[in-house]
Amino acid sequence: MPFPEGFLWGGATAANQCEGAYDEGGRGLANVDVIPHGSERNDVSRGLRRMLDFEPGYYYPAQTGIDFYHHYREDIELFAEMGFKVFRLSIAWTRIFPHGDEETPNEEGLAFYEDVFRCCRAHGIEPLVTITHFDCPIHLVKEYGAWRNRKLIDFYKKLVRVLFTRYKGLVRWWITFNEMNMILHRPFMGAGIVLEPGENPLAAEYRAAHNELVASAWAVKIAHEIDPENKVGCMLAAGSYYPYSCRPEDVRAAQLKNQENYFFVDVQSRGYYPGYAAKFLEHEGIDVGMTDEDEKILAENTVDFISFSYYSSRCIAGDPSIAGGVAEGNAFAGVENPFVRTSDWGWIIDPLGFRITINDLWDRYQKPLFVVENGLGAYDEVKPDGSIDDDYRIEYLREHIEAMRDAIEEDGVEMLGYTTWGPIDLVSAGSGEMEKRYGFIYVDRDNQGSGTLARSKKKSFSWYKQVIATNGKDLG
Ligand code: P53
Repeated sequence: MPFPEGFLWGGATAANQCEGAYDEGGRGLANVDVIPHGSERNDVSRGLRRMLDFEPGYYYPAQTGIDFYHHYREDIELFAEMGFKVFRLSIAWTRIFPHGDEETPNEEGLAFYEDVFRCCRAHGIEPLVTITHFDCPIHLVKEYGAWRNRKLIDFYKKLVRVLFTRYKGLVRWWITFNEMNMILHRPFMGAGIVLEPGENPLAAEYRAAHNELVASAWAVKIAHEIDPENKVGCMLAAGSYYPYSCRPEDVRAAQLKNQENYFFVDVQSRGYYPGYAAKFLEHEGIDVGMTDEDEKILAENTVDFISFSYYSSRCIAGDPSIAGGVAEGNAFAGVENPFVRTSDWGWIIDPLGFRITINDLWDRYQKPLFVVENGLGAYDEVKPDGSIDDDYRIEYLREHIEAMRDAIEEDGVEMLGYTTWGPIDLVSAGSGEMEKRYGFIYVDRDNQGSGTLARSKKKSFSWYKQVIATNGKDLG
């Protein structure tokens, strides 16, 4: 048996990419709601300041998502039909605290997630809850400067105390922040950071990172105090950097880029700033505002497990001009790797890189790993009879599951579970498109927000069902 008994197979989503109903149930606005779609999504020249409110007449995909808010029973039932053991979803902070700094939480928001978790449990599905998946209440962005302000630590502590108390016994698996390292690549989407004119971006980003790291450690502490059964993890946008060649300059460049990512997990898993990070910040003249109490909280409250997303490996050169070209595929731009293929969106496809990344994380931390995102964003074609033959998706997932199996079986890595990204089609975080589809379940909705929202099964639906039913033995 390559996969351990009780291995948690399932799928992963995020509130702002699927719930919709942005103004229902007393919900407040968040940074993730006001990010445009398509090519404008990450267009800084458009002026991030203009993203602090909805522009009249403009379509924002997060307003409606796939309307999971009203479809969750039907969707969870489909997940159960595939045999899901776990469903990863996130809480929209603004459903619980619409502004982020209220004294008391919004009961309607709390009741909504309680219903969702109960629905999961009724189907024998364990919820895995991301407390913040990129979202930050817009009020906290405007009035406090988002995560660069230490006050956010207190607001977050209040949020998690409410969640751990209310959902005690219903939820055992928690992730404090999704892909904290995204702060360095998408500071507005990742942490609500709107750069001030003349502000040093790195200083704002590392300050925000420090405050999130401290908030995360507090969450570990509070979770364990409220229920010792709680398991709390960190989450990394993983994918090891390869050196472009064996030139020492390339190897060194890859080492530095890997450290840039490991920094977050190093702090969350080991409990202190690693030497390379302390020296880097000192060299850059950045003071993250570490207090004695922060140091203590970080040291005493390390994570129980390490979760991560893996879509692709990355490649980097000491001198990028020697390489073939820039790999623009995702937020983690590097140089082109001539030895791998790419997806419709230019993302590197590298299943062996998955095994390498898993081993890199295991070697470094020796804590149980949880793959909480992996998948292929692709265009799907609906045939006249309504069927969708997504063999490319099956192939991608099969190869990655094989790589994970090898890491467990041959490399001896301890692995808790595997959730594919977007088991049901949802809005892309990177581009805001609906047409970048990851699902086993198709959703009739296009990039402009038109469509019936009807759900239908793709070919991969029954394939994944079989994978789970055989605990990863039958990969088709
Ligand atoms: P999409 C890149 C860009 C944005 C978010 O990405 C990303 C990444 C990949 O590391 O991270 C995760 O939707 C994220 C999800 C997201 C998923 O990757 O751009 O946690 O929210 O949807 C896939 O194709």
